[in-house]
Amino acid sequence: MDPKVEQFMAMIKAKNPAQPEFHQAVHEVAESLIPFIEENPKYKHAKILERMTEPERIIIFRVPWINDKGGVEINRGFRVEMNSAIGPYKGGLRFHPTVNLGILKFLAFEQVLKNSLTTLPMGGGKGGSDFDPKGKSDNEVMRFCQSFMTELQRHIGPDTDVPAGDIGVGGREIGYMFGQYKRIRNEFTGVLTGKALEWGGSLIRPEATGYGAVYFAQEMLNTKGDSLEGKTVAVSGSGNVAQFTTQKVNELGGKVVTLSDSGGFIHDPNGIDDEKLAWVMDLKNIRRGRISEYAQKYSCEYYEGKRPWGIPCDVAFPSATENEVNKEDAEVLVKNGCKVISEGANMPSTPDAIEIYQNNKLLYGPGKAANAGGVAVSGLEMTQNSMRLPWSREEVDQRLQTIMKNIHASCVEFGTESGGYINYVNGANIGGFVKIANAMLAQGVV
Ligand code: NDP
Ligand code: 2IT
Repeated sequence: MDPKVEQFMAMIKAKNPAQPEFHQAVHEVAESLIPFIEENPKYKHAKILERMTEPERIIIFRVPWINDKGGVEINRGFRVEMNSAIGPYKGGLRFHPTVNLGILKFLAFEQVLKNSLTTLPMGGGKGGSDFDPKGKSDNEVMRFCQSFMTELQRHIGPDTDVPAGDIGVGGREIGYMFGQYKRIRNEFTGVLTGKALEWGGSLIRPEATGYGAVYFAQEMLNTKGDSLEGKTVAVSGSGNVAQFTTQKVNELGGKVVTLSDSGGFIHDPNGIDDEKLAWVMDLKNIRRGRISEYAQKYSCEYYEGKRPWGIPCDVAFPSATENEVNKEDAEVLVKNGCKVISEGANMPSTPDAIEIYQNNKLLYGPGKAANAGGVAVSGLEMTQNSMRLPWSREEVDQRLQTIMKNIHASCVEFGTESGGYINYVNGANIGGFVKIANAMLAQGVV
């Protein structure tokens, strides 16, 4: 390891004990940025990277609520306000039992660079709770969301901090939280994104992360004169990102053969076509069932407790959660001929999996570039809220495509190696960093 990176990481680990995901995210970025900062000493003297890894503010709070049996439940709520150099804090809320401060700091740190890459004026943040929505009634979810927002509302606002969805937070939860914010503050504003169309949402926001990850894969394939047409595709997850990734792959002539959830994965060699996808959307978004039911309905294999990476594919879209592709998975993907990885999820690949992709010269789009379409359309939702005018589907989709193309171009600009290989990790890290670093220099030591 570069001794400067090692020294920096020793400081990060000492200051942030027991936060392995945060260390992992910072380490990946430090490996790209420290050599770049050495060549650009103005960033070094102003300690930009040291400041960027220290959140501007963290809010941690109690979230008490009453379950359907009348019992009192207590969860922990968080908001990590990481960086506001280029705009209000912006980033999702995650409701999942694994949520803790280290996970949210990793997500907030990634978000800062991701949001910068979109070219829109958004700083970075992330929040959530260890609340588990699984098995809860609609009323329980509503009471939880109301209690969560009762505290969070005093810390956020349309020009301060604008949360959105992530794992376990979709349209239903955004609705309950928006209702409570409006009631307490007596303001109808664009304080959350991912709202429904009737009350300030944007067309294409639900689709945006998945669509964007597919547009990014198309851009990467384009550099080789190739496309998604006729490609066999493995997708993990079966939530928001996985669903709309599948929809766009189908539209572009690829064939998605896997989906998963925390129970296991299904393999449908005939492809998950639009009709089957509509059934999955009903299963996951309305009936809130398990992906194993797909195997019964469409008579295909279900692999309990397994991840889909052993199924031969040309293109993989990890779209469930962090560290879901490890070294062994990456080796199997490469052995089976996979050529493209476009990350819908945040940090789904472990560092040694990334090493395998890069040693084998795969087209590898890291999450902060490939999944930036979601927050990009959140940014467009904020624009429409400010204008008090909605844009058409075509207008938003066109802007999303342009943004994903520009992110790709930025990765090419900052990540192309002397042999011609595009190192999208370096490209995204440096491309995202420069704008924030220059803003921080201009704004002084704050
Ligand atoms: P959803 O809650 O809609 O879906 C999450 C999916 O991933 C579910 O299928 C879930 O299975 C599975 N999953 C979650 N945690 C685990 C786990 N620990 N192990 C195995 N499977 C798991 O979330 P999204 O689709 O919104 O988010 C998916 C990923 O995309 C996350 O990494 C998120 O941070 C990232 N992302 C999301 C964006 C958005 O706009 N929503 C934007 C950019 C990135 P189960 O139902 O069994 O829990
Ligand atoms: O990880 C992400 O980029 C998101 N969950 C979306 C954030 C947003 O503000 O739309």
